[in-house]
Amino acid sequence: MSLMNPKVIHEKVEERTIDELAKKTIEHCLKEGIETVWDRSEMQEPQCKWCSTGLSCSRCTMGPCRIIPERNRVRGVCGADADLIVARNLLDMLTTGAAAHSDHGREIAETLLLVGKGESSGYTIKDTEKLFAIAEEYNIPTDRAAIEVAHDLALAFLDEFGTIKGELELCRRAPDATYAIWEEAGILPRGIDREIVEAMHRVHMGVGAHYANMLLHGLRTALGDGWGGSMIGTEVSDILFGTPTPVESMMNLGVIKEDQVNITLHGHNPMLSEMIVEAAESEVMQALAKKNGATGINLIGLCCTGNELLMRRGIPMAGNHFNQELVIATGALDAMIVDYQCIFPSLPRTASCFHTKIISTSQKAKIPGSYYVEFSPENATEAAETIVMTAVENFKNRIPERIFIPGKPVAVTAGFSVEAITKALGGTLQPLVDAIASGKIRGAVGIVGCNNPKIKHDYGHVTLAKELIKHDILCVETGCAAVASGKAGLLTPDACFLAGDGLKGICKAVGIPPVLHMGSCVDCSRILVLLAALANTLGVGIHQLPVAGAAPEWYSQKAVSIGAYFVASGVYTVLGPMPNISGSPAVIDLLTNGLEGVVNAKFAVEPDPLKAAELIITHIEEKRKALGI
Ligand code: BF8
Repeated sequence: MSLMNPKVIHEKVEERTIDELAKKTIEHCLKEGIETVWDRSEMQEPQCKWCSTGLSCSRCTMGPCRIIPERNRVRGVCGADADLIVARNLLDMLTTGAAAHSDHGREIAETLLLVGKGESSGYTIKDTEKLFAIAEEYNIPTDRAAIEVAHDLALAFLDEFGTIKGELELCRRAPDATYAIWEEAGILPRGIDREIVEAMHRVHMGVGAHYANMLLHGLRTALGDGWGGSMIGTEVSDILFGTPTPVESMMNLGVIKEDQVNITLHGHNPMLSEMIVEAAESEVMQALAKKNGATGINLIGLCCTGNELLMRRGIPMAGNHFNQELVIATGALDAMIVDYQCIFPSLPRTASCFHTKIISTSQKAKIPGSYYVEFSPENATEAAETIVMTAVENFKNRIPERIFIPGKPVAVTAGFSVEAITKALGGTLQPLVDAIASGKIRGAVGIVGCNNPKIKHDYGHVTLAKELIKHDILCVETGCAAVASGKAGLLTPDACFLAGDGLKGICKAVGIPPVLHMGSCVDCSRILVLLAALANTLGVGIHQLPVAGAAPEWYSQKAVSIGAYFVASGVYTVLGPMPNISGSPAVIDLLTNGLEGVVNAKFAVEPDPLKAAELIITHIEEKRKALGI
């Protein structure tokens, strides 16, 4: 129990989040002395100024080094100057993100291969139409059984990781003008893994020595993620688990049910979570839940796994990145099942305050203090049953007086794949293009990314989205940005009353929300496909479209890769938190000016979402003018 002054608690709550149920739960945590991400962030203050400006390097044992000009330390021991150290750190960060997305994509493609070989446990092909359509893109014969096509398509996808053809097949999806820009700039990815490996090579001491040369390779690595690893992750997930269509569900911490076994699915790869759903829905598990005193099993999504399940199954979500500890603090969570990425390593510590079991499942991401059930496509059904059973049997260990469910959930509509958007528009994107051309919709913005204690939780996402739709700009969202909008009530057709008259009219006519949930972070590749389709309909490059990207609360390496492939694809992108690059004016200038001359797009940094909206609106109007619309 905390002795913190109630006034201090109130101030902390108000400065930490705009999510109303999170506020109540943070207050509960502060009173109970349950540590959260915000507490740890405060404990880290003041953060190292060399690290936060990118001016420290600890890559080799001649160092660590810091650049401190006032003490005449202008180069590291190896001779690297501030520009190189900053660029090396940034390339490392971006490459980590590209690797994370792409490794996820590879695992899904390997699962498709097992399905093609008839060796997987419980997986099938749910979207044969998509399987055949993509197979045709790869010139794979489709006049045979789906399973045979799946086998060959899986091999073609896996080939993209280490191809020796010199280019990725999926990059051909880009408009000709965009593809030509990549060729001209020398940033066409030659293979997903190849660019990641080369980036790490360039980061080694004595290889990359020119900051701009290093960072241009970063764009190539990121393109291999967006148009490669992530796109494969999305496409194969659709083939195996179904292409999302609009679906209604609920969101926020209020989705927890007191009388049911609550199981949260947290992480990223739908391979695991889809099998958990199958297991939880089985009669055996439902009966076991009842035998243990529950009325049923309540599956709840978090972060990108949550987005995947919401999009395809309508499973409710407890929230985004910064809701992961709070959902444990409800005291009613019987198990949290995790795979990888964005999972706080301290979760077992949080769970130790309650009866909650954290169950890790990936040999890549074992977590001290968690239970471990190894999960693979070969043992999927069996592992999923073991996990669900563990959760169900934990129900009886709850401490009723510690249960704290902070309120009721809000309604959301999700599931806007490109296919679903096209269908909603009557089978073609032409009505959207016409609405943009007529000015009813001024443009579109992809709002993506995370939560970060440097920005009030959800404030950046929600404020930006509200401001943009007010100015008749359609928002398409993924990841934790989409979840922030969901909790704030923006993901329902009713939210169109917040939009300007033009966007409101279109949304009402089509029956869609003004903010479209397009999925998880790998599903930023859906945004690329949408942009390519819009640009092809207009006969222009992506860089000519009245569109922009934004990551108002980003924190992760994956978000750096996403931002970089947006910009490399021609999309002006505004970041909320400043990357750790302010120690190099040359790197800042390259990213916020110089790239315009290379890929016709650039970054901006603006933590204030209202000012970010101004930047984006100005950019969109300039693009409209250039197109003559
Ligand atoms: O991949 S938006 S906090 S959960 S990194 Fe992570 Fe960021 Fe959320 Fe999904 Ni994406």
